[in-house]
Amino acid sequence: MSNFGKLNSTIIQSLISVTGQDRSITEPETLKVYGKDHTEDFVYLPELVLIPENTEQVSQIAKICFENTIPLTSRGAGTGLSGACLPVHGGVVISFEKMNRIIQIDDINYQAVLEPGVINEQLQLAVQEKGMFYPPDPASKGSCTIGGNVAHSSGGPRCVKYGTTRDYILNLEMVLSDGEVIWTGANVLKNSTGYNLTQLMVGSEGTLGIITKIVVKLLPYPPFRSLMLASFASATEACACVSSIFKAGVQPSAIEFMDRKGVKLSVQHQNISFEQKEENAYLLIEVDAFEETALMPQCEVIYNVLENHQVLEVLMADDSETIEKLWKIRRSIGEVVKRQSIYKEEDTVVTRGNLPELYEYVMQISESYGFEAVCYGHAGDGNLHVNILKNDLSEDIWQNQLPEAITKIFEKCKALGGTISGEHGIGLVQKPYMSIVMKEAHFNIMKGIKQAFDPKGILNPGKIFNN
Ligand code: 2HG
Ligand code: ZN
Repeated sequence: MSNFGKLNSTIIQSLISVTGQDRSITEPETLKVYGKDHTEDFVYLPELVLIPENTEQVSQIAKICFENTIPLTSRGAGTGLSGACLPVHGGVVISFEKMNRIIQIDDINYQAVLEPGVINEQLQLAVQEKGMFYPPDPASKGSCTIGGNVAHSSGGPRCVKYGTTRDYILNLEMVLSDGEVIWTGANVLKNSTGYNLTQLMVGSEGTLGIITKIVVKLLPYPPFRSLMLASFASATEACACVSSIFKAGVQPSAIEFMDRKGVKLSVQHQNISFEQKEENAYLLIEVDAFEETALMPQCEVIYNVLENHQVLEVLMADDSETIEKLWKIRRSIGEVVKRQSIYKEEDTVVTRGNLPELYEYVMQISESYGFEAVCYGHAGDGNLHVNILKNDLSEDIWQNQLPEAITKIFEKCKALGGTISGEHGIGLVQKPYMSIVMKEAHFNIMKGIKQAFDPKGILNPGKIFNN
């Protein structure tokens, strides 16, 4: 039984008066858009969507929701994969689609100040023009927002060398559940001043506060890069090759695993010309450098390692068209699998050296439970995306037997030194599996933190754990 207040017409009118009629949505068909994200086929209708244009408006909205105990869920672009922005208790959704300004790019301190609705790729291109680099590059970089990236500490291919979103967040302006506005830290590279509230907010999926400004750290942009595609008869061998490459002393800027099925679906659904022969898996490997001469030595070391792992063929992508095509194949796998069938997305992560054993185990589970799995992901991080396709599985198997299979896969991740999400977060869908990697003491601590930040439990209720 929820102890939330009723969003009656009086409260709705006071909320709409904050943003104005043209920045509020009550029409059912449009509300539906804000009740979905990229997670399976879930829909949870919000009762009201508000599109604020500044922090003050967000603060006023929070104050009204706090006073009336109305659920309040933040939303970026809705590209999430764990249901984290779905308003499962109805109430109000705050969409940051109009708070999307790059406020400042500071090329003295290598920082940028952003509103949460800035699109990831928009930031990357804006800073690249000034010779700077914002590395975190989720597959959805063309549509996902930096605010959503912070909510999940999103990753992407280049994180293997440069780190995830978490490593680039210096300071956050946030609205607390009662409408109070604070900055969590300071715009400095080093900060040891009390608990790190900035890092606590990163990955908290909108359950602790509402982010209204983000200060990110930037790096110098490495202008030169080479890309190679290695094909393998054995997917397990491809996985085993990953840690050998690092052991050989090379630090790729990306090293992505793709299985045969994932590539086949991607090229088919996008009409990309790409011939598949007898290979069963691929590694897409990128190296980058500040001098062009530094590329080939890295590629030569990698090539030798590939040869020791029975590679079938190595394609050096030296023209922009091929480079673009190969990344398009990789970056679209998740999206094309969704077109093929409803799927459950498991964002498994283990230590890099355990990737072969994890992959083998997923294949065994897929075999014994009779489901089709497409596997791909950030091999260098030990982060394997396992997309389990519903296809024509019965509802009973899909709803009842599959959780058992997923539990086994996550238990294996834990046994291999890993956990149940590398980058997509827990949100709604992974909540049931949290007890595989967390015990009572963990939940009690997290509930205490939630209570301190959100005493009425109105911020994105029903996510990560049951409070
Ligand atoms: C990727 O690495 C994304 O491609 C997953 O993190 C995308 O499963 C998806 O939809
Ligand atoms: Zn990913």
